Amino acid sequence: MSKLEEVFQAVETGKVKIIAGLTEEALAEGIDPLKILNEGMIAAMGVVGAKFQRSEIFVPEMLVAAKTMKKGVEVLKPRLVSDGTDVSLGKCIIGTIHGDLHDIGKNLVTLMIESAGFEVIDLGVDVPVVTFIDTIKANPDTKLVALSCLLTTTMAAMKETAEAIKGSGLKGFKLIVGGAPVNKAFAEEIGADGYSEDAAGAALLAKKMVS
Ligand code: B1M
Repeated sequence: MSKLEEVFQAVETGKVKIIAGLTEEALAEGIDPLKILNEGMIAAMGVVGAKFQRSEIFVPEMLVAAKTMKKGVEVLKPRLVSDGTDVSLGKCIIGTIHGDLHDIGKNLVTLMIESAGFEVIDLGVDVPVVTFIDTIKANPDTKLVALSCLLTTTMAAMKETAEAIKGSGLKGFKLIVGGAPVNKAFAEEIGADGYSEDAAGAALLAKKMVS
């Protein structure tokens, strides 16, 4: 079995203890960190999701897979980010909308946007509308607000959040959205300024939004 397959299998089966070592070994073999992320870890999460849908596994197994992926991403992190610290493209406020606890994708978007040169304020998961509004008010120099959601059932909360932010009268920033159930048409419908399918695209979009 290749090292990439071993990483895939470790995430799929939630081998928290060995993922860091395997990821390091994969990097040492010269495998591209983005390949390890996309084809090893994210792809394994896809299988985990499919197994959950077929009731072959349940929430605890999904949780352990998520923990495993997070540990692996920690190892990849220094190799994924470029040093954007000398550029400041401004502040970006990010969070997973209320009712939604998924944060792996949001954390990857944070990583990429930070690396692109933004100062990121990460509000975490299950973020109430009022927290977004209050944080924008407290940071009037905010250039970007980024919303993530992973559940079809929380798309309504994303709409509510986007509309509240847009309707708040607060100005000077762009609103971008993303997450598995979201697409460009939905982003436009809820009044977002931009949509990206993945974390790398979100960083490019973020830069474009402020240029
Ligand atoms: Co949940 N879960 N989950 N889950 N979970 C999904 C999303 C699901 C698709 C699984 C399935 O059934 N196939 C399904 C949703 C179905 C639907 O809505 N139609 C589901 C469900 C049903 C649930 C619960 C309701 C289960 C239950 O309790 N019965 C529950 C809901 C809890 C809640 O949020 N209120 C639940 C709970 C959980 C855990 C807590 C156990 C855990 C999350 C742990 C964590 O995040 N810390 C979990 C997990 C791990 C998953 C799966 C397996 C993996 C998610 C993930 O991290 N993927 C997921 C199945 C799947 O995704 N295939 C599933 C990897 C990650 C890198 O991808 O987050 O999509 P993703 O991010 C991508 C893009 O979406 C994009 O960039 C990233 C890649 O570069 N992106 C953005 C994300 N945000 C962006 C923002 C942007 C731009 C791009 O701009 C701002």
